[in-house]
Amino acid sequence: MSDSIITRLDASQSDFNQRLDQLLAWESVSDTRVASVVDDILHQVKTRGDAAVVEFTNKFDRRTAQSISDFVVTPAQLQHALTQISAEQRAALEVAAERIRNYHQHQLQRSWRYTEADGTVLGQQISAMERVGLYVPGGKASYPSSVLMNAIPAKVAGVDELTMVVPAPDGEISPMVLAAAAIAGVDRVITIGGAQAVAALAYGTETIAKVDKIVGPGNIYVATAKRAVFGQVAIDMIAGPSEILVVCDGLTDPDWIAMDLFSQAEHDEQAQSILLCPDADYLDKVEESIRRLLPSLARESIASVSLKNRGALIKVADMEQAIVVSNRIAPEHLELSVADPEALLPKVRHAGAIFMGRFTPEALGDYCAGPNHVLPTSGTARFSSPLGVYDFQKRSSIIMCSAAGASVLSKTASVLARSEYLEAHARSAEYRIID
Ligand code: HSO
Ligand code: ZN
Repeated sequence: MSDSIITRLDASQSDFNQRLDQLLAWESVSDTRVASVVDDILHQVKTRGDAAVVEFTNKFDRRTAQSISDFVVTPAQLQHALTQISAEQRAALEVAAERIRNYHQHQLQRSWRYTEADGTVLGQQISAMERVGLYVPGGKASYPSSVLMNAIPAKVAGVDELTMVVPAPDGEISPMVLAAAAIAGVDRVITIGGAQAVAALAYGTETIAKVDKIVGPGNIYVATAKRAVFGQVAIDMIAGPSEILVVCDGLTDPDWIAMDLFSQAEHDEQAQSILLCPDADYLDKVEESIRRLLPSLARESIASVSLKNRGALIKVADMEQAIVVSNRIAPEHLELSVADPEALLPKVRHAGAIFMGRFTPEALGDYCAGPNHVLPTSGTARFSSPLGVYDFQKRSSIIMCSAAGASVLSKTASVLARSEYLEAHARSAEYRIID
């Protein structure tokens, strides 16, 4: 195994299911030391507000702020970031933002109502959350594309105030991240991060308004803080490492498939890239492409660890079996690199995003196709969906009884209320009965 660049499996092997399970196993680390550090930070920020945020940020990010206002990015600074990036970068951000906005506009849920024969009206009213916090990691994992993917659906939903927090270690911040925030319509940017930023958003401080929901990825301190404040505020899913599953008929250029596998492997050492194909010779060709192309990657060391520990090239009997295995994995990204992806699509039950055909590499979805790149990972596509506009909207039920309608419903309600021994409920309904 030591010289193998990627695991090879065959779905006809008797121990295939166990080997697949081993490959998929991934524990989200919960560390008691981290939890106690985070608890202390949350408590300090909750009780001492801005002062604690300033102290923690000065300490962890080596800043020298006197007050929280030193961390606030002014609208002028945000606009200035647009001039610090190249015209090409700015145009790319704008094209991506426009496409993401268009796609998400299709997700807007609308209020609806219907009227019953006796005049009673029932319905559902949709409203947006008022305030949302967006966490953006600092350093290498600070992706401008993720700023667009998180911020745009919130603004399309109609969120009034979107506050972005992003740490600026040593005062350094990526102009691309700030430019993306400006283009996405983020309302306020504060250069704070870590558990202290999550706490400030969740509890509110003298200068930072408490939000209703916190979204966006972060390191283990941020994830632990988000879990801890859940209930106080809503949170999005806690993302695991990136994954890609490619189903190929053996007719796509093997170099393309190798690079598609790398596109997730280069994210981090825990990322997972798997290829399923019925043709063993084709798997050999992809393995050869991997060997040849891997050294050409700037992030070769990350991608090679990811491929070696968590990657696999799997021989399946046929496309039918490929989809069975794919549904078992419930991948974050599924590429159907085949001639007729439409024929397979109805059989796909569990996948965060489905990339159809040889000309749809996952990378296009990461940046600019339009759909969201915040997707369920680690098999959670079995029960969850991509981030979307609906994550920033909520529903209120509408009930408006006519006098005749109330009279009829009250008889049913009173019977049920009396069987629950709730006298006031019964009498409240009975007052509305017209004899
Ligand atoms: N593939 C990542 C998103 C991303 N890719 C951002 C590049 N930049 C989500 O799994
Ligand atoms: Zn990616």
